[in-house]
Amino acid sequence: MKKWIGLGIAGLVIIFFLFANQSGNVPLKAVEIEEYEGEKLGSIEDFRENSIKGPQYIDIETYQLEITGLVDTPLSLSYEEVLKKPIYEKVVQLNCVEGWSVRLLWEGVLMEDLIQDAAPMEDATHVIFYAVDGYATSIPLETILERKMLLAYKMNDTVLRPDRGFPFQLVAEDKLGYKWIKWVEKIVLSDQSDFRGYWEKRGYDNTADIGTPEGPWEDPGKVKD
Ligand SMILES: Nc1nc2c(c(=O)[nH]1)N[C@H]1C(S)=C(S)[C@@H](COP(=O)(O)O)O[C@H]1N2
Ligand SMILES: [Mo]
Repeated sequence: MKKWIGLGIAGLVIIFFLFANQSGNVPLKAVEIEEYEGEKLGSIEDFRENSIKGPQYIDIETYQLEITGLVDTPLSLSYEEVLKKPIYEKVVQLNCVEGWSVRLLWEGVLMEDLIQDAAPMEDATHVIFYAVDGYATSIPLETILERKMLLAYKMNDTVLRPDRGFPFQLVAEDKLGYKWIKWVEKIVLSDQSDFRGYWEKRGYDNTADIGTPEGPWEDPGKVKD
């Protein structure tokens, strides 16, 4: 009798894990890659978590990414809807003003694809990003397009953790870390060239360029359509 109960419980546990594996939006894989095309990468652990309000825990079932402002077709997309767009990857380095940096493989969708879907109006010149912790930043639309910036959901082949910006972080290539907004929930097309985000309002340069502001930038590689 006891044996049957034991077997029954084991069976239920197995069934539970089978379902848990299938139903998740969030893959379970959590081992980061260390190398990409022969290049040694930095680690997810190299960040110094110093966000304005600490890690944010987003309920992905209710999460919506809004794309609004000076657009003809405002959008509100679920996590899965965002990830239906073509997926790209690229190794990009984040440099924080505090003096540390980390070079990782980022995987996500092109900002351009999201913005085009919303049909921006002609007078839209800037993109303002808002996050769930009250953080905000902005980047000229042209810069986002020319650098083919990604909105990442993975770093080093692992899904972003809550402390790393889950569900999405902007890969603001060649811009200082404070432009790499995490936990993005709203993207507003705007004509406000003088908008200043959280750190920009507190004295940090609104351009935040590092490296080569005139490019050229290597295109991200397509992972899947
Ligand atoms: N939503 C949000 N995004 C944010 C921040 C923040 O406080 N809130 N900090 C920025 C800064 S200053 C840097 S350097 C990068 C990486 O910071 P982290 O190491 O805290 O992840 O995230 C940026 N994105
Ligand atoms: Mo930073």
